Amino acid sequence: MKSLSISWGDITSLKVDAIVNAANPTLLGGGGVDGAIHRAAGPKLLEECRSLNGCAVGEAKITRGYELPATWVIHTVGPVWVGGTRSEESLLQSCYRRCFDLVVETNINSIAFPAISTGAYRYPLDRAATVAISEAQEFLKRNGSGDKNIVFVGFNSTSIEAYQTAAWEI
Ligand code: AR6
Repeated sequence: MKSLSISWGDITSLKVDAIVNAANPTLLGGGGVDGAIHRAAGPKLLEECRSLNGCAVGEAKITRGYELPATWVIHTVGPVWVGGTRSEESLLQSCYRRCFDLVVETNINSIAFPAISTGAYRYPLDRAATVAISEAQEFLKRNGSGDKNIVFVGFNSTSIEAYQTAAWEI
């Protein structure tokens, strides 16, 4: 079965095959969802991240989830929003596409995404939600009959509404 859903709450509590981390290029942790994931996964996550030599904006790398209920963490680095003048939209699209490439390579069936770039990196939530939902729909179309469940996690009512509006409008 394929599904795309919107869920409210803390991504670190989800028992899915993979959760996505909105990381920074060092992959060595930070605030926001990145901090929450590292706290919940424990120190072995940081140890594995140190071996990855960072990650470019728009790219993604995978690690184990350690003490998380999720088996895997896919770390991606979203763009910092600079008014839409620095290819932010194509970089954010690339984040989702690279995550979906890893989903295929690693045989992941269920994946949960936070709203990448919409916190510290200030990407407008409505635009980011449109990118997220349309990339997921494209992936589900391309992926044929495979079993894939994609969850978008909103951390507050504004992000839930942004996903709902985007899903309605696409
Ligand atoms: N579960 C789900 N969503 C969350 C959680 C959580 N536990 N915590 C925050 N969010 P941000 P960015 C939402 O700032 O904008 C870090 O320091 C939050 O409400 O975490 O990509 C990194 O190291 C927002 O909608 O990520 C980088 O330096 C969304 O997650 C930088 O922040 C993303 O907010 C990355 O900034």
